[in-house]
Amino acid sequence: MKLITNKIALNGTIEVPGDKSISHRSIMFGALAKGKTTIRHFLLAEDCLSTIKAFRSLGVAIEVSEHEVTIDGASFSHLKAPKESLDVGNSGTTIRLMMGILAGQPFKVELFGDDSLAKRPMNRVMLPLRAMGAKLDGKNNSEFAPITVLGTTHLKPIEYTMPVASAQVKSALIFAALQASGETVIYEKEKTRDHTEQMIRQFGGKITTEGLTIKVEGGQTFIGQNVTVPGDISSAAFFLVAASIVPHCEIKLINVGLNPTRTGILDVLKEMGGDFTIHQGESDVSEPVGDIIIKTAKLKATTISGEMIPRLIDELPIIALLATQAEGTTIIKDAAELKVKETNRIDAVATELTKMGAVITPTEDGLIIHGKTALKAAKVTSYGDHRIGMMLQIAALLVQEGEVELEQADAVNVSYPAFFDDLKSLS
Ligand code: SPQ
Repeated sequence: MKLITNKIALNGTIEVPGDKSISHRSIMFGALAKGKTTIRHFLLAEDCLSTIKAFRSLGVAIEVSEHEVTIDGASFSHLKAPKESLDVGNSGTTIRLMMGILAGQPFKVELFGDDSLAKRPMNRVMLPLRAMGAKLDGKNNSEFAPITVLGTTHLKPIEYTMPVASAQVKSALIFAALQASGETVIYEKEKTRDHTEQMIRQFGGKITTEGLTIKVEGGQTFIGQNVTVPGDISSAAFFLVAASIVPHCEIKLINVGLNPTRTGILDVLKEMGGDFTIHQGESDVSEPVGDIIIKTAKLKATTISGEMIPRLIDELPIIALLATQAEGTTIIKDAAELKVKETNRIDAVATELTKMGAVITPTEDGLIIHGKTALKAAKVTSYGDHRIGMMLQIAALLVQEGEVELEQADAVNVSYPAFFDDLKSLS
């Protein structure tokens, strides 16, 4: 696909699609809660549709219309054995959280996905689940999908210190803990997105968090809710960066989720000299939202590391592009997790942006980026990774001569099917 190039300004308003992480969880809690759940501003993209498909196969009635998703939920004990293996496509969130949900069910299920998902580590979820008494297996020493969950109704609570900072591992353990007899205690390595914890409370359940310690009791009952999903800050990130680096821009992003476990990109933008204001709004998802107005700015380099990383892990590809337009050397470290996403995002960012003229060195756990550099036309690929594809389109806006061709552009459908249309809507 030929990308949009040579932009001299972007102006207008965008309502970014619903948050992907919250959309997945709203289906899960809706299915596990008694009564009706309605979800507005749900993300109708491939990953979240995989979660809907999986729950329908488990016997949950879910209706999808353009404006609303409705779920007729019951409880953990009402899920039914699926007739076929569950295909979760490209979605790491679906497969890992489903492992926690299915671990406590009295039937066997096989979970599989696409080639990218088959390369992502699953042991991080399986090992603690096994310690709870769950029976799961995977390919190649249990490391990879397809995963078989044999199921048991006798999960026991554990005390677990997480070796990686991962909201998916944490959430899978919480879902298993909700089916165990007694209290499970989880110690996080670093604070990760807390949408699962927020949603337990929203659906009438109880979970306590104190610093990095999480405590959750098994055997809780949830009640169906009306959920409005905030706009996804990870999708907004592409426009935050576009507005900052393309000359003469002013973009308003409305209803963006501002949960502090996700707003690392705003802290980094501020540190780098970004020019934006936030108007805080209200939401009924126990998740803060607001409008962000952002303009072109003169940027300077920064260092991004440590506990900041989980707060912006999915934004690092687009932040790397931002850094190519900042004066000085930006260092991203402590981000080895990037290697086990939809593709190896350290290598993908370095390889593709280098083709376009950026000066980037990949490291074991991050990237070193020298700015400011002009970007030039090239033939690039998304490697089938939505975030790499969207980052390359934003990079292409700066190319003044020639064409930028993107291979596997349809990867954007995983999280933001209207991405190219929304970009075109900015005059
Ligand atoms: O769902 P998936 O494929 O893992 O999606 C990604 C993404 O870029 O959209 C990661 F590739 O987001 C993850 C995120 O990186 C979504 C997520 C969640 O909803 O809990 C948590 C993060 O992953 P992890 O491994 O750090 O827990």
